[in-house]
Amino acid sequence: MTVTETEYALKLSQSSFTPGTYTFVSDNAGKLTHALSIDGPGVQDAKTKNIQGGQHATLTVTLKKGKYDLYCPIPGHKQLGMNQPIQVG
Ligand SMILES: [Cu+2]
Repeated sequence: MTVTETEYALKLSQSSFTPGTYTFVSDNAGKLTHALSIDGPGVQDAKTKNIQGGQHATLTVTLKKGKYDLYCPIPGHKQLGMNQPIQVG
């Protein structure tokens, strides 16, 4: 499961999810520093370290049925479009 990050968007390698444990590989294909944060049922403020342009980081979370929000936690980036809700189950 890959999340490609650029200024200012997130692109997911898959769009449908069933409950289970996932490792998100957050690939910063942009020039600025980004990170990946996930919030939803049973997952609060899970996030990667800050990722420099051209680098990647991983984040392993267990997703239950419900709605989760994937976003970049760098101030202002979520509002600029680095935000992608997903539905699990
Ligand atoms: Cu960002």
